[in-house]
Amino acid sequence: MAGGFKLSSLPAFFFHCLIVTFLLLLPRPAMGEPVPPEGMVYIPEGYFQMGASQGREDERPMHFVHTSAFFIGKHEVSNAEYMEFVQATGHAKPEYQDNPDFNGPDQPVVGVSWHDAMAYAAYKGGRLPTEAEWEKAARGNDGRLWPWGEKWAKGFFFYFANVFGTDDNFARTAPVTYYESGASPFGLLNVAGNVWEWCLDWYDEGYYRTSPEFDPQGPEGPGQSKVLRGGSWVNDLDGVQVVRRAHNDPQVKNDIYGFRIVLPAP
Ligand SMILES: [Ca+2]
Ligand SMILES: [Ca+2]
Repeated sequence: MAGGFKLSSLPAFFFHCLIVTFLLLLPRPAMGEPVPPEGMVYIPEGYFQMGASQGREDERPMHFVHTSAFFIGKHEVSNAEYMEFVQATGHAKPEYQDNPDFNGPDQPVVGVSWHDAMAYAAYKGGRLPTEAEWEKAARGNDGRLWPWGEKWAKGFFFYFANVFGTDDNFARTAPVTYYESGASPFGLLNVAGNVWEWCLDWYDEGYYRTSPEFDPQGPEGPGQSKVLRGGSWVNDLDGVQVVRRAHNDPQVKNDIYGFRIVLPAP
């Protein structure tokens, strides 16, 4: 029987197939996806739906935008994180650091201008997110208007975003790690509500009608005001939609503006 098939090797053969199949089915980390630094989330390159077809004038039209990959903070920058930067660099203390309503170590830093936010980001080796990066990280690619999905998907009570009033457990700012249930598809917390977040771009009401398809950076500056996104603890639930665009002078500091940062991904 030279070269013939040995019946006795059949069980071994099937066993081998079983092992190979099992190994192929094991969950594996996505090929080549970089591990984010602590407290950050990896956002892969690709398209998403930006803006809203039936939103406010400056949110229209809904359009497809492609961003490169980046890392973005899972949370808004906290007082503890910002004060570390102040102590290390001698940068001016943010306002409200003596106000017990806002100075908890886990509460988001407020009382920071756009320039302060950029200085902190540079200290960390990054920058503020562009509007496009912020919105992609906040809503994913299915066009949703709230990070968790439909407006009332989580029920009547607001335990998924910090908006106006105390039904959500907080009269002013909530800890940056609160509201896990309101996380965005990429896992970001408090993109809707808590504090408005400074973005890199100058504001232009009609920008979406002419913005580029790839990595839009906002209109050429210098302009009058910088973009803020996501709404805050003084807005209602409609005011914290991920498509809402606010803007203000980059020097302004108040108790409803904070930020999160972006780091370059390899
Ligand atoms: Ca509240
Ligand atoms: Ca926010």
